[in-house]
Amino acid sequence: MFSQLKPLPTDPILGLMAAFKADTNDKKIDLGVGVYKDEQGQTPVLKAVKKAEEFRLANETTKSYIGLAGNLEYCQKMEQLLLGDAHPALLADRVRTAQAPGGTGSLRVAAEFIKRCNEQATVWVTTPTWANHISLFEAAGLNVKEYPYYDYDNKGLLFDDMVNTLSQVPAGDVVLLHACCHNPSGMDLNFAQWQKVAEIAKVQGFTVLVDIAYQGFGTSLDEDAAGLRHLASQVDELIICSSCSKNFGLYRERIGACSVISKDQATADIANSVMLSVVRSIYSMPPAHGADIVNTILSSDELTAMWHQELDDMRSRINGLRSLLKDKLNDKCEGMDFSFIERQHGMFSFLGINKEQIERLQKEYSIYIVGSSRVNVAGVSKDNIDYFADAVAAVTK
Ligand code: PLP
Ligand code: TYF
Repeated sequence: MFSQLKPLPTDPILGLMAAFKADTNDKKIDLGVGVYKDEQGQTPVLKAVKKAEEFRLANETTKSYIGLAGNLEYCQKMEQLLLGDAHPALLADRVRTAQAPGGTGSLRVAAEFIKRCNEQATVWVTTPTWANHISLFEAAGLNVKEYPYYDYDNKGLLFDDMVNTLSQVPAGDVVLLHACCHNPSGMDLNFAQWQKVAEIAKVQGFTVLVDIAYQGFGTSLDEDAAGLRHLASQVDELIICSSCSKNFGLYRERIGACSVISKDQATADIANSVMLSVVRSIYSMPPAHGADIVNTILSSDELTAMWHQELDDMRSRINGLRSLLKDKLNDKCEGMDFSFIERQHGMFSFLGINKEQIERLQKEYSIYIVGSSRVNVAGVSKDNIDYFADAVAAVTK
């Protein structure tokens, strides 16, 4: 039966990773995949993570099965990280969390959970969104529709259009929001806009799913979750898909969580039983390593302080590069305005250049960016920024 299969294209972002690896030009720059890089172009293991791993090696007592929801202490720590220690939803015992294999695993759990709630549900995503969102929800058998979000012309938000569309989304559908550091545009809602979305959600009765994959990469751990926390204080139901890939640098350990907030404790218990049944049907139980690291860090004041410092360093580097990139590009690219780069958050922005220019960057300069013109700002360094800005100036002349 395999001979009937037709080949499928690989993920374009992951494809770029392979093309970059194979490139022998020593000036090559990878601004493709969304992985944080330091000034040396490396993605090192965080010191707090190394310490936690040492602790785990010395203290782990069993490899026996972990249970459907994974590490329960980790789940509780994640709820507090996402919502803050004293969030009303936590105090009312309305939140249930399952550890999941990465943010992607948490999204798949959420997709299957949504399907159990309403097989006919449509999931509404931003135009544009992380490409995996659409394929993941469709693969789970859900309808996907888009709502206006990024304003390509003005490099901002199409907030009025977004409000108009969301005001027609019915109860039974799900609206996916990026908590912060929107992938791929870097353009986030401000707090007043989160308040407006919360109002619409209450009036319309749709369920919101917040995808939070970059907490701490935008402004701070708390501010990046402020919109999510507000929303969670306003609505009866919410799904949160979180990832520790970026903020703990744990990418390949595959660690994230799916949290479901329900209208009361009894409904939360039922929702939890359904979520855990979903987990059992896909992968039975999550892997232990990543959760153990995060839990060890968040259980220790010393390791938490170390992690906060490392996260602050990553964020400062990204934000410093945003300013520098804006200055260099504005300086070298006559008649173009890149000031939007400084207004956006997280690792990504659209340069706003066309396909042919993107291809020339790759072919002539070995500079790899995603076909939508999304750049990973963290791939720039003080050593390569002039080469990069000169190349952009050359292809846009
Ligand atoms: N959600 C968004 C918006 C992302 O950008 C990513 C990217 O990695 C994910 C989810 C998935 O993260 P993970 O690598 O933890 O699966
Ligand atoms: O958008 C990105 O670059 C990151 C990493 O299938 C990523 O979110 C990209 C594609 C993919 C998995 C992760």
